[in-house]
Amino acid sequence: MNATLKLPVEPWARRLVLLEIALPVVLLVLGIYAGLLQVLFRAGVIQAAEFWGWEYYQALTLHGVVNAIVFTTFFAVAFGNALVPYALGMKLPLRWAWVSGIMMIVGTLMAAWAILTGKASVLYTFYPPLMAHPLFYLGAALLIIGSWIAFFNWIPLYLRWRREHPGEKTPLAVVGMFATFIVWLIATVAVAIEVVVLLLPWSLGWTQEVNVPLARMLFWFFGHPLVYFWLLPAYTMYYTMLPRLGGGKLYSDKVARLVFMMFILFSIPVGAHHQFAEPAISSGSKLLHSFLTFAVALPSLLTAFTLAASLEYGARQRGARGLFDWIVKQPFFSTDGWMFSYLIAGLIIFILGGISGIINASYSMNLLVHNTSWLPGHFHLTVAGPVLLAFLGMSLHLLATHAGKEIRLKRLAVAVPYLWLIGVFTFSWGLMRGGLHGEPRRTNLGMSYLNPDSPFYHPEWKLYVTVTMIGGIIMTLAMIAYFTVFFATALRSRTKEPAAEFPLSEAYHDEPAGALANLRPWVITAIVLIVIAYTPMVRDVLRGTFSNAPGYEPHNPAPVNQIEQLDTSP
Ligand code: HAS
Repeated sequence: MNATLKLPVEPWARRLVLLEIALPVVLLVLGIYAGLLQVLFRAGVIQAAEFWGWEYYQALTLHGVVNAIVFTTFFAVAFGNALVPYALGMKLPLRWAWVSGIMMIVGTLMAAWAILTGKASVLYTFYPPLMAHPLFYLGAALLIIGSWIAFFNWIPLYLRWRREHPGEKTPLAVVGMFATFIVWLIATVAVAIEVVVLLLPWSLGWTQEVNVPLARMLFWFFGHPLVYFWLLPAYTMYYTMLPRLGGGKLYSDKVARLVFMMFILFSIPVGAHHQFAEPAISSGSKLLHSFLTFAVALPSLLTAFTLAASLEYGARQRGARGLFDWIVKQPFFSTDGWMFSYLIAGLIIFILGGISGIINASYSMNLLVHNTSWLPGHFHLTVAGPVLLAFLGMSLHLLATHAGKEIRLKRLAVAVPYLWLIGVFTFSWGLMRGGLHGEPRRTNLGMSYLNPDSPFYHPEWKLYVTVTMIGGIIMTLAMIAYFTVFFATALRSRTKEPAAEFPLSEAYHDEPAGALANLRPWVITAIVLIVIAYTPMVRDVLRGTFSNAPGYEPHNPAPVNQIEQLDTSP
């Protein structure tokens, strides 16, 4: 395989990428610790008060915000700041890149202060009537606006490249990152309106109440495309790097471009599938969003087959015979192409993660699983599967290349994703089985389920929460191994010349892009679809006859003896 192209990176561009990778990894230590507390608490091993000063909802908010919002947003910006200039063979414009990074860091510190001081125990969905300190909302707004600036900073580079390369196909890595940020840009307009127009004035006391269904509709306008903002940087790695790491080439370049265009089309007009139980939204809107949700599953199904074909093709070039020999011949434990293990383990996890998403999308089946522990099972097989592992693998790669340091403990680095895979499958089995038996999600009642005197006594959940806890402990061990590799590499002295380098693959079928070359028609069609899918919903939530809500803050569970006094009579 020919050597990976190395390109020099200006010192201040390297420092920005390293800062945008290192800060979220440090915060991830907190986020993972908060996750361990969740499983120990729900299994009755610790009591809420033992959260070392953290209340249950405070720890859950920290876990969700750090892992699902901060780590992912910083990573997507850092990855784009490194990959887009590399793929275009240009230099990153530094001024606005640093303005973006500083805004994101300031916003993160504001939100972290509010959470750590117990003034924003509102979970990562910050659903009203839960109310947070104004700095939490302001911090979220800064993080998002900072990420917009990062994207806008790449556009002049791309336009100059187009002028200098007339008629050439846009590099696939740039298509992937631009699709990611186009979805993000459209989706975050809604959450910016929710935060700036509805929640911030309410939290500052300028308004006394908030239209809850409207706020939640705006959140889910953003909330589902948020998952593709997480997924598409991983898909960019799958399409542009995995085939080469697997010793082959991308089976079809055109299918990859079609997949990214389909995500631009269908990522956003699906938000009602998070609100099938929402009384304010009409069943007609829910049905339309359900159909469109099955549409947004299609690009992932195309991905499954294209990547499997790419990996099979590569293995057969290396002599694989028979029906399944190509699977066995994958470089699962190669320390040279060590990033392969992060990408393939994530894809294997995503097989079940995606199937559970399709179950969620079914209007009737959703009513069985909604708001049960099935849901965290689903999203630990998606965001904590392909997304987390791809982001961890690439973070390590960016650290090594941009700091000029060979990765230490490479065997341990390769073991991390497989240990995580075992943990997350165990963890999610417990949650999803418990969910099917009615175990709720996001409840701060701890193991009152096991207390015969408790009105929430459900001994049959003990097996499921115990298996979930075992899975969570294995996941924590995997992350301790990852942090060991990451910080041992970060703290070693330089071993090579820093440079940007990505194992970009060639394609077997490298057809002209045709109608996929121009983003504009796809973005316009997406906006038309969004207007069709959301106009009825906006009408629904604005004309609903429900009272607006005053603010509310969740706190620690009442001691068990007080729970018994809860009036649970029908
Ligand atoms: Fe989801 C709720 C439906 C994908 C994350 N989802 C959530 C929540 C999160 C989340 C965080 O319809 C909870 C939000 C909350 O807090 O309430 N989801 C879907 C559907 C998909 C989907 C249809 N979700 C994701 C992804 C996520 C994510 C991706 C994060 C990154 N989800 C829902 C619904 C709900 C929901 C409802 C609301 C439920 C409720 O009631 O609240 C689809 O995009 C899934 C398509 C994916 C596939 C899998 C393709 C398989 C691939 C791997 C192939 C393997 C290979 C390896 C090639 C069809 C690509 C081969 C192996 C070798 C060894 C060779």
